[in-house]
Amino acid sequence: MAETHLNLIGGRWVKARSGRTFANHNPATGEALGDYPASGPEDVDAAVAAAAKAYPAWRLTPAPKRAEIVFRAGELIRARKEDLARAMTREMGKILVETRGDVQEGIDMAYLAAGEGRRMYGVTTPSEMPNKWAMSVRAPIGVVGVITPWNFPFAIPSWKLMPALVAGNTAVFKPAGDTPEMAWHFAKIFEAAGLPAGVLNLVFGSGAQVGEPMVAHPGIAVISFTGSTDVGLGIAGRGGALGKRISLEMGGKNAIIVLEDADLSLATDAILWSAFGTTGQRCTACSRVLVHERVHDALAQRLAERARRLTLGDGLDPATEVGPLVNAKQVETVADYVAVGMQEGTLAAGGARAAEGTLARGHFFRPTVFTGVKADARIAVEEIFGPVLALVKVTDLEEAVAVNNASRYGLSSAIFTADVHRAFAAMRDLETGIVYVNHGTTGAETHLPFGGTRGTGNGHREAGHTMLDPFTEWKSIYVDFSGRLQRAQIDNA
Ligand code: UN1
Repeated sequence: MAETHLNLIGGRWVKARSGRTFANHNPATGEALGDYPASGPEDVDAAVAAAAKAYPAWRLTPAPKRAEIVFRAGELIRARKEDLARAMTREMGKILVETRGDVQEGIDMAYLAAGEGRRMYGVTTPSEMPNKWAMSVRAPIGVVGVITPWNFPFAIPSWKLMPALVAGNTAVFKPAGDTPEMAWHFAKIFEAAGLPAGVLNLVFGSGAQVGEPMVAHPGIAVISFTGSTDVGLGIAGRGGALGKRISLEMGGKNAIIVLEDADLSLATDAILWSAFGTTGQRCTACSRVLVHERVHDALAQRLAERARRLTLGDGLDPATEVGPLVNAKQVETVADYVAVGMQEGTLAAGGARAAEGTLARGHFFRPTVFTGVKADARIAVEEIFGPVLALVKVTDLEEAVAVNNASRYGLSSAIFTADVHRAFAAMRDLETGIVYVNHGTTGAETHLPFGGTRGTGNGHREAGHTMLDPFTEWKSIYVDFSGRLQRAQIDNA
């Protein structure tokens, strides 16, 4: 029988106050994976109260000690990497090599964030006055709210919660409804690593019943959200009006530029991996190729042939190259966009659901390639979040950069070329938070800032040397040891 899981509030595993639950399913097989609390605003209240109660002691725990707990969590994740990867494949469908990567990103982030516990550098600087000391230090903010998606159910909570905790905040964590199990493992691991009660509180449930009450809650000072642009902008509006800090990671429409001198074989490998890895369900997925007109047909042919040969199936099967979409609704969305694409380009591969044999039990869609698509076509402009790739012809680098930069989104971009001059021009001119040269659009490493421009974000970056920024306030401190009144800007002018 499927297990019933609980929320974690103030160190206790508890039901939703309403007693209601929701079911979790394997998107490849339909198998039931357990029930989780369908929480509501009253559970959010309890979680915020628990986080607020834990905050004073956690804030005063030395940062290196806070970080040691995060490091221990990293060790526990490492020891359980394979189990966690298998659980993730069962829960959200992506293939095992990718779920191992997702868990590894959590391990990398734990070690990186733990190191910050012994740095957390501030700045000392001279005062303009004699016998006066000046410095600025990072201070925690209080209770942070973390709302995460299902596509990277271990890595993304790690980017957010690990730095937030090392910095001395306490947290309320609401994971996506499609991936509650990974969040449950995450919280269990931190409990086993010795995190004090109330420092991390886990509340399962929907955006409307849990996410919105978090955004509206006066006890939560920061919301860190990853998800769709429309939801994120709504959170920014409502949370921003309450004076909260809102850190957003949202949609993408990531382009790979292929110039006429590119290594087409390498570009083909990279495009396939970026477009169809994670079944296209990455914020960083490549969904448009801006290809020089001279190599459009050759590249299209290679991509279509290879896309047709990709093996679909349960991600636990080592032969599978592309897993299912996360749920039935996502299949509908992809099918709707493919219908639009039929009017906007030439179908070169895929274009339909896959339901033969055991695939009928899951949410499968064939890797799809459209060629000859116009730069402003809907499938070349809107985020699809599925295995659909549009090839758009361009005449030179300048046009490719202009098309890339006209997007509503700005997460990642890539260029394939052998010309160092054009590579550097692209690095300078592509207006995305991440730029790759001779590499696809996915595969960011945790020790570099992650995030995007325009509709992808609102100026924040996660992980990297910027990891503490969303979760700390700068405090400037002046110590006057002159023993007399010294007026800045006046007595020294
Ligand atoms: C996401 O899709 O939200 O760069 C995160 C990448 C991964 C992270 C993706 N390291 O594709």
